[in-house]
Amino acid sequence: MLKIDAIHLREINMPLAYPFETSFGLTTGRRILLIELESDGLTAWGECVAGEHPYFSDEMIDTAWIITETELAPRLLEAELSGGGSCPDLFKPVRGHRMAKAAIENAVWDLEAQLEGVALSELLGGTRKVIPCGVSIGIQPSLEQLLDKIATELDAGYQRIKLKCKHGWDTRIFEAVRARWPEILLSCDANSAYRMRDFDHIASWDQFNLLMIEQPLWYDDFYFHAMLQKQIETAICLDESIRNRRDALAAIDMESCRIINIKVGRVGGFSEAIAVHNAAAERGIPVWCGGMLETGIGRAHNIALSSLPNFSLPGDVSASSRYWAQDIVDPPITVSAKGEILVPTTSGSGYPILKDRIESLTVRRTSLHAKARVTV
Ligand code: OSB
Ligand code: MG
Repeated sequence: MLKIDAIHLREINMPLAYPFETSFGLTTGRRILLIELESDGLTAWGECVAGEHPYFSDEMIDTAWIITETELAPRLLEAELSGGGSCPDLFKPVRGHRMAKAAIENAVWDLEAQLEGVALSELLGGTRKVIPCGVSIGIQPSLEQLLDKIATELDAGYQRIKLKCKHGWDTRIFEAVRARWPEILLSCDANSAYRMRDFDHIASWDQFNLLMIEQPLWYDDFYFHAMLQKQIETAICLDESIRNRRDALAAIDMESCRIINIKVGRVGGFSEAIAVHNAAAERGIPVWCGGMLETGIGRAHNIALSSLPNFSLPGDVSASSRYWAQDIVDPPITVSAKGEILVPTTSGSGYPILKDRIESLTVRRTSLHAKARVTV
């Protein structure tokens, strides 16, 4: 049995090494909610991937903070857990707020791994020793800058290039990239930038031999994605729409997508991420691990998740240095010249925390403690 003695919430502010632009906006720095759990002398961390604004999903750091402080943390402090797998039931009375739930649940899994002295990847059921890596490249100020950036990432060894796209930054860009690199694994991510009137426009991208088109339509849609998938050859990959295993089953059954991006924060934690992974695997649908501009804490958790067998496509899990001048874990996450990350085999997440650096980045904090326990 696992008992949590204290939960510390903190907000850190970290400037991004490079601005990141998607169809829903520009990010230059991040406000990040970190969760620290204390249990019997052990410490485990979780990262909440909610953004500063509710633009990717309906969650944001401030909603995650209040839900964690007022609903999730008190439940956790009163619970007797068998491990991370106990969290979904514990948090079930709270609807939604999956990114807030995931930050805590993932920290509990991390704690459980430390307690058992196994690698987090092993605890999750991972089998891969290395994971294949791709990069997500934001919308750039110019085509020249985009081509330079792609050249740099390919030189670094990354196995797949994903281009953020939107109206005015799509066909022309794909054409130029394909003209220079006809053979690379290339995909695009629209973050819901298109509508039904764009179906013919999207169908014209079939000529670019994209590995997938990620979330072209509404963030909460399956039906119209299924309609679009029937009209194009390129595989659709869903990100935003997939909130849980049932969504994955519905999307697969309706043929709304042929590939699924799993983000552990978006689905509410490792338990549900594993359930989505398994449901997809049983139906022959490959998955890959998405990213949310995480620090090393979230990145380490993504690496552990990516070690599960059906994560067969390169994910968006890349080196710390692509986002941060200095990460909050040491060593930072690095990618080999073959575009792979080695899955740690040491106990827990395998990436020790830089506590002093976290302290210096902290702008807000609060702590909750378990009531004194009486043993009879
Ligand atoms: O849609 O995958 C997305 C970043 C923020 C919000 C949404 C997305 C992204 C990315 C970046 O594509 C992936 C990464 O962390 O490298
Ligand atoms: Mg996406």
